[in-house]
Amino acid sequence: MIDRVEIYVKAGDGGNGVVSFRREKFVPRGGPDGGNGGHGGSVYFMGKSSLNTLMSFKYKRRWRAENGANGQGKKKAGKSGKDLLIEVPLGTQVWSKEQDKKEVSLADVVTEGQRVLAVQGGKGGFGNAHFATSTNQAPRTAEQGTPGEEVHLLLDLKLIADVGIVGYPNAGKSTLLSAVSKARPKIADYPFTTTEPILGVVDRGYQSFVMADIPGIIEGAHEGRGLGLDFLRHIERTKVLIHLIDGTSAKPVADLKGVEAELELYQPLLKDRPRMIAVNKIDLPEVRSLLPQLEQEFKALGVRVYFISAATGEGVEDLMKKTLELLSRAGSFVEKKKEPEAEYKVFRPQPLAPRKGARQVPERRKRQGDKHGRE
Ligand SMILES: Nc1nc2c(ncn2[C@@H]2O[C@H](COP(=O)(O)OP(=O)(O)OP(=O)(O)O)[C@@H](O)[C@H]2O)c(=O)[nH]1
Ligand SMILES: [Mg+2]
Repeated sequence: MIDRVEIYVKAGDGGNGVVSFRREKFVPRGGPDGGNGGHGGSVYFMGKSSLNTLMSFKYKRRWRAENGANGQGKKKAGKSGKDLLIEVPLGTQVWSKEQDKKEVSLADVVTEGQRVLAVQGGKGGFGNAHFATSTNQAPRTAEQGTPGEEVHLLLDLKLIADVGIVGYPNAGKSTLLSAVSKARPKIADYPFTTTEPILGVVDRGYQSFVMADIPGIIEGAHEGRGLGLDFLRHIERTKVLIHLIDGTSAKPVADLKGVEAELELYQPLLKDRPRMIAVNKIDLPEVRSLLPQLEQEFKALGVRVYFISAATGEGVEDLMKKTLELLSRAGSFVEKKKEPEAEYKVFRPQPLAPRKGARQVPERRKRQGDKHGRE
């Protein structure tokens, strides 16, 4: 999965203004008529919920907006360059790559249609017609356009899911996601079937949440074993975790501890994330016969455990109900940022300043009651 890329973006340069004079028969000294240059296009990032990876950046690393055109004679202004809108998946963080390699966070794209200005286009230069004054009626100067900004950026995708399913390979994580959502992740009885996080929307009446099926974790994953732990970046922003345990495992309690230890090694903060613990595959007789014993073992650890079968759906509804309850209580880990404000300047008509010498209208006198407060 492509979830971290470095790209280069460049806004369009402003077009140059020109020096030109009107030349026409019977119009002596036609005067300056050099037009202004057009503005360069800016580059924006825009949130798009249908995207799930930064794949579109794999082969295209350089992005440019259009330059503004130069001005022309007859006071013709150059055309402004078009803005470039780059679509990115929700959860994309934009970092600037400074020269000293320090990364500075610039923006976090979290909502559909959210626009973030990456680089501003250059300004078009004025043509000589602009500089004509009563004392300089034939100016021979024109401005050059300013160059568009350019910058190296790092895009870092951390998918936004409310709930993340974690556990050893083969525990049935993908089966659970496909049982409760329309997502159709690959399911098979060998480990590491899922190689990248898959999102699904769980709809429960008026409430819904996004759940992520995360690839299996094994012991030593923090040292790169198995698929490593890089994909865990995608659960950093979840509010609740569902820790799924394979009921057919020889030692389910040890499995729980093993995965928890890896999670903590990856990110100590994950330890405090609210979570549901569920033992899967209770439809199998060998698992069902172990339930009383398992219940005791988990109870001794002080862990509340749910027993489910993702395949038959037994206990799944209850698990989802409890997950929803936990979600509504859990604080948000994703700071939903407001739409950036300073993107478009909104010009509003201001009240006219009173003319010089005009009679000042006194501010309406505040109504005052008598000493008893009556009006
Ligand atoms: N009997 C039974 N089998 C199940 C159940 N849930 C999953 N399985 C089977 O367990 C195997 C693994 O299921 P997956 O959903 O692919 O497991 P996973 O946790 O996503 O595995 P990875 O993607 O490899 O980490 C498949 O053969 C499933 O059919 C269950 O509730 N009961
Ligand atoms: Mg899977």
